[in-house]
Order: sequence, then C-alpha cells, then structure tokens
Amino acid sequence: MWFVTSCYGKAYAAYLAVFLASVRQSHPDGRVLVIHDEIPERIVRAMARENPNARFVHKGDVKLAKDNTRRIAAKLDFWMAAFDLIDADTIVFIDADTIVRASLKSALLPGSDALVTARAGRFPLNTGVVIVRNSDRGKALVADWKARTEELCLSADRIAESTKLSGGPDQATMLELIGDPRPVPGMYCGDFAIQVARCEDYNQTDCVPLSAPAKVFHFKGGVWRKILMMDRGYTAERSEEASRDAGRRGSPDGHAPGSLQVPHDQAQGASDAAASRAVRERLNRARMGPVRAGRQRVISASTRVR
Ligand SMILES: [Mn+2]
Repeated sequence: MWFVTSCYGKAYAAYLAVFLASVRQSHPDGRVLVIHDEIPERIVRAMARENPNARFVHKGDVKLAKDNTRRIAAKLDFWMAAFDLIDADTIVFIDADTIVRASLKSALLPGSDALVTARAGRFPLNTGVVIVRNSDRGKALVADWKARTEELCLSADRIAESTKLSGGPDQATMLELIGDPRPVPGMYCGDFAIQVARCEDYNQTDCVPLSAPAKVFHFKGGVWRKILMMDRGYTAERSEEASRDAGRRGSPDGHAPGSLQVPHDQAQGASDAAASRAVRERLNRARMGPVRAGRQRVISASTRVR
C-alpha cells in the first residue's frame, strides 16, 4: 500500500512529520510518496532519514500536463502523475494534516474502484482521504475526476458556487461522479464503483479525542496552525477546554529523543491539539528548526483548509 501526499511550505512540514510517523507505526510495510515544495532542504533530508519508507519528490520534478493553469485542480494532476511513480495495488491519497492510526488494508471492498468519505455536516464530502485501486478503472476514475474539476474551474462562478455548496470544486465534482448530492455510506455504481464510507471511520474531521475509533484523524492543519503556531485564539470548534481536558489524560513525554514517534501514542487519549503541540516540540528538538508563525505562502489548494 502506498500513501500519496503533498506538502507545500515549511509551516506544514510539522504536520507532514507527524503524518509520516503515524504511517510508519500503523503500516509497517507502507510506503509514502511525498510531493513537496518550499520546504527547506535540510528538513526534507531530516525527514527522509527518519522515514526510509518515504520517497520525496520535488513538485518541480513531477511531470504535469502543460495546460495545468488552474491551481485548484493541481492536486488531481499530481495524483495522476503518482500512478506512474509508484507500484501498489492500493493508493491512499491523503492530506498531510492527518494521523493514520490503524491499517487501511481492508478498507477498499472487493469490486470498488475508490473509497471516499462522507459526513452529515454542511459539506457532504471531504476529499482529504481518498483510497483508489491502482487499476485501469481506478486511474480512469481519477482522470475523469480531474477533467471534471478542470472544466468546472474554467468558470469563476462555478468555483464560487461549488465552494459554497460543497466546500470546493473537487468535492463538487466527486459528488457528480457519485451521482448523489448527499451520499450516504454504501456503494455507488455509476461509471465507477465508488464506495462511500463515513468520515468518522476513515477521515475524522471533527475535534475529537484521539481515543475515538477513527482509522484516520484529519485535524485540519490550517485551523490548528493559527491556534498552535500563531498564538491565535481557540475557536468554538477547537476549544482550549477540550485540549486541556485531553491533556490531563496522558503524559506527552517519555519517548526517546531523536526518534519520531506518533504523538497520540505518547499521549493516549490526547486531543489533536495536544498531538500538534507535541509534534511542534519534537520538531524543535529534532533541530528541524522552530515552526514559527509564518509568512509562508500556501501555494496549493491541496493544503488549504476546507
Ligand atoms: Mn487537510
């Protein structure tokens, strides 16, 4: 199983480091393809040393379609490129601001081309975790998704509308592919067999303790970055109280310096806030340099928070 993620900007390297550690722990045989940009070379080297299972590819080294003028669809462009770079039955396309806690090996059911996650909130889908079978059909699905998204992005009105209704153009076009504006868990068989799973199971986007049963926690780095790295206030959805309560439940220390462990393992039951803080401290200790309140430009839609 291969994981494919992208990370742009030094500020997000902290999340990437945690994500990589979580993959190492949850998938001892798992491999990771990281497409990166604007991360200092020494940080990439440090992460490569820690993660021999990961392959780091600079964004500039990925061959992209020449007509890739619309940044919003760039994520899907990379995904298409990834099919040619790796060799695996299953590919997990995943945001770097996630923590993988449990094996995803049996996630994709027989006969399904892809798994996407849905929830009951304002936006019916979150594409932070998409599992695709590395098959002709899986590849065709991503190609179709990319084509639809690029077409949508030709119109500023449609971009605005899809962002308002679905949280982003790629989420709107995935809903088209599924053929249901409010998908529920189950298998949707149109042009492709798309398995809709619950966000609570495979892409937990809510602020919940890490003791929750999700296999993947998607803690939404953009929101936490302001709180943890830029010292902005907590929000109603990410409350200090929840973080403090969680912090009392576990000890965030007790690991060997120099090794990157998964913070949730150190602080079992800790909230994602505590986990993020632990990561920041670990990164500083690992001399990757302090993660400072940044002027780093987020240059890709794929790292933007929905
Ligand atoms: Mn994300």
